[in-house]
Amino acid sequence: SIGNNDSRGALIVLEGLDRCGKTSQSSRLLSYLDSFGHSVELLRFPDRSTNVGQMISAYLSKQSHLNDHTIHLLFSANRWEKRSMMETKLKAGTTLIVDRYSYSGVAYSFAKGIDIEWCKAPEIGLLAPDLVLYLDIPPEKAAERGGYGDERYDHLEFQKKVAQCFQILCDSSWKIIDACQAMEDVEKQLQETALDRVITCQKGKPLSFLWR
Ligand code: 2DT
Repeated sequence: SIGNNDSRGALIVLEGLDRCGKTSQSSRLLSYLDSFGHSVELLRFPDRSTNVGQMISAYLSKQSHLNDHTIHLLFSANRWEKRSMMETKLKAGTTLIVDRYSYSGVAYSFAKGIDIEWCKAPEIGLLAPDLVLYLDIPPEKAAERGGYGDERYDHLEFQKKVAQCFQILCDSSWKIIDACQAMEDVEKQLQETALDRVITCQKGKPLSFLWR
């Protein structure tokens, strides 16, 4: 802390298609910020550990069926159940690195054909990220990485629609990073932008809310 009462942690979200490298980059970014002595924690959505999260997990692994609107609201509820914990941590000065957030929520449901405004509505009032790091990769390239598995959204055509929606949602809080680069180069770009944003929030940037 720099002695400012409004000093807080930053809410940093990583987004992108399946296999864009979000998960490995999230933990690398954690170590980086940690090495500067910042208080920092990793979260991911869906958080499969809660009751709601277990319903989502069963759906994703095709052990259960839910209609598209219902699962959309469960993903949103899964963020709402973490909201106050997130606000408390941010206000206590902890930076949160979040692997997927409301943008995935909207993009994956939009890709199923649900109206985008309907998709955004349940996200209204959640904490807005201070920074969205978007790991940009062509869907075809992502498909080549390790091959698709058996979860719900592992299809090229579907991923193309998801990518389209991310493009629509992109605004000035987003930093687009070419995820086809070497892992170390991606990592470096994330570091610079994230550190800069952590310092801005330390100086007292107010929290804001979706969708601003
Ligand atoms: P992981 O493989 O990253 O755990 O994601 N998804 C995710 C949604 O459809 N809506 C959401 O709100 C979120 C957070 C993306 C599991 C899958 O769930 C999708 C991939």
